[in-house]
Amino acid sequence: MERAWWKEAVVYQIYPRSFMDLNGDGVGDLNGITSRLDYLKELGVDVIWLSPVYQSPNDDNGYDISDYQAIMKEFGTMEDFDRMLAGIHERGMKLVMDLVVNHTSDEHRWFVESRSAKDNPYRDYYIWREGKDGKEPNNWGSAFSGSAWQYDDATQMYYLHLFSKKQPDLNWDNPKVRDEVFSMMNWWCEKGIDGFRMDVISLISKPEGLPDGQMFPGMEYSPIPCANGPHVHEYLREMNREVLSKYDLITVGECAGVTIEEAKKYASLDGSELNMVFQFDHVGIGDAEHGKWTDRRVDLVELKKVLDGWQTGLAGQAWNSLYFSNHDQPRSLSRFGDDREEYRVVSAKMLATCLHMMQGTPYVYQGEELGMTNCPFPSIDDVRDIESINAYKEMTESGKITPEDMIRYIRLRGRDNARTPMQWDDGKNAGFTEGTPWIMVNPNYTRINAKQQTADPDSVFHYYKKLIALRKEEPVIVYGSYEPYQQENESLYMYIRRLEDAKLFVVCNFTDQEQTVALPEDFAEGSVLITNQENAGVQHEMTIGAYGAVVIRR
Ligand code: TEU
Ligand code: CA
Repeated sequence: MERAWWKEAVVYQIYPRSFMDLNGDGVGDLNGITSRLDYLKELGVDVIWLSPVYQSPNDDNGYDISDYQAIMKEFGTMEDFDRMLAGIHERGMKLVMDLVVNHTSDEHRWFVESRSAKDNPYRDYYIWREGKDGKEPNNWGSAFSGSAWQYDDATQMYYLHLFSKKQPDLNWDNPKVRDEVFSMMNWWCEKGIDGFRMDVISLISKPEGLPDGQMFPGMEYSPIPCANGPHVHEYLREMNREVLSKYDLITVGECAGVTIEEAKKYASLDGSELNMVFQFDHVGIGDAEHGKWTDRRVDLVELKKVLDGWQTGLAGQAWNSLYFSNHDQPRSLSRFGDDREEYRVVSAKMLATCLHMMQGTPYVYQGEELGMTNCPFPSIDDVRDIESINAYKEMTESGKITPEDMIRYIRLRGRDNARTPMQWDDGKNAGFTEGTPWIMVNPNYTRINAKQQTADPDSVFHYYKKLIALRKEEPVIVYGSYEPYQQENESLYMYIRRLEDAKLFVVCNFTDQEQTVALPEDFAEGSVLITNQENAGVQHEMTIGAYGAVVIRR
């Protein structure tokens, strides 16, 4: 397989609002990030993916952009940005920006113009439709509750917003929109950034005629039927020609609704579109009639079928991203592992082993390397995320879910679990801010923080550091084939990697009970490459302790 730096890289995602606040206003900022770059260098990551830092009214914490070429005032200035970028490059790391171009903020000048008059030159930068029989133009629902259409008095028409009312969708069928986006992207590339993470890029091409979507029992609106639309690959190939192919970038498309077949186009190894995609099949396991608002746990066999499917499905044709965590997901340790204190460290290391030994580019979300956990939000008043706040209102007012159950589901699956302040030390506000944090600090910061873990060689932090270093030392981890092993085993996640004469056997125990497994015969002479177990040896009959992980190299 052709080698490439972005296949060998490990990416670290920063959610700037919650990473480090240097000016004491309780909100993270760019100078705060710059002050913590040595920590990231020590961890050994190669690329930093920065969630949006552009000018925004923060209806969706920066995913509603009002000026793509200005820095959000709360985060600092363009000079602060340039200083941070220089600091990243000086340390041999790269910067990926978050490209949010399925929609803008309703405060973007394009939308202010577009909504002002039907004949405004910017009118067709967005998607306007007449109502139908006094109602919205179709039955599409917003991802943030309610209709995906907002009636606008100024011109007595509706505009489309797949997300919040303050996030009107851009009309990608308009070549002027595509040209505006591509010139903005080139502007950032000329500043020296090294790639893009593309927000909901699978949704940019809407189905012809905007037909009604499929309805489901108990739902007032149809789930968004825009994934993998008619022109999405045409537009991405155009983006590749106009921007991406001119620079040495890493690109990842966030592709809600993507299938393995579609991913072979988005992430084709022929370089015609993007390097890789974020798929959602594994993080959606257990979703029920009200989507993610459920307390269902993840079934291991189902998880294996999903991830093994992506590993074998893309092999040799497209490249995988590898993630369990990000700013939209609950903490992976709580979701896929076991955050009870007696198992927290061992299970965090096990999850990391399971993910980082696969084929693809791994993404570490801020705090994941510390084994940070979900947060026990006392009430809905402590929740900040528009998705959770709108869902709480919708579900409790309709009687679909009781307030008690809804706050329990938010504690399990809400996005704010990943957005509580990064836990730097056991001092005031976990060392995140001298001010009042915009969102509560997880009370367990006194036990779980970077200061304590960078000093402890047996910490989750140092385990991630070892995994990241191994990816540089062992080509089989990056370029080896992937072979599921005993997929029906309900307790152990096992797989085999092979590259020329090197091979790995990976076994991860997803339970709090000791398990045994017979070692595949051609590993009997192997040695332990990495493990979270005390004195794990190589025996024909392997005993794996609670949440144990062992990687045998041959
Ligand atoms: O997320 C898109 C997306 O699919 C989210 O709706 C996510 O899957 C869901 O919230 C999980 O419950 C992107 C950004 O990552 C997210 O932060 C933004 O809110 C959203 O797009 C709109 O920009
Ligand atoms: Ca600040």
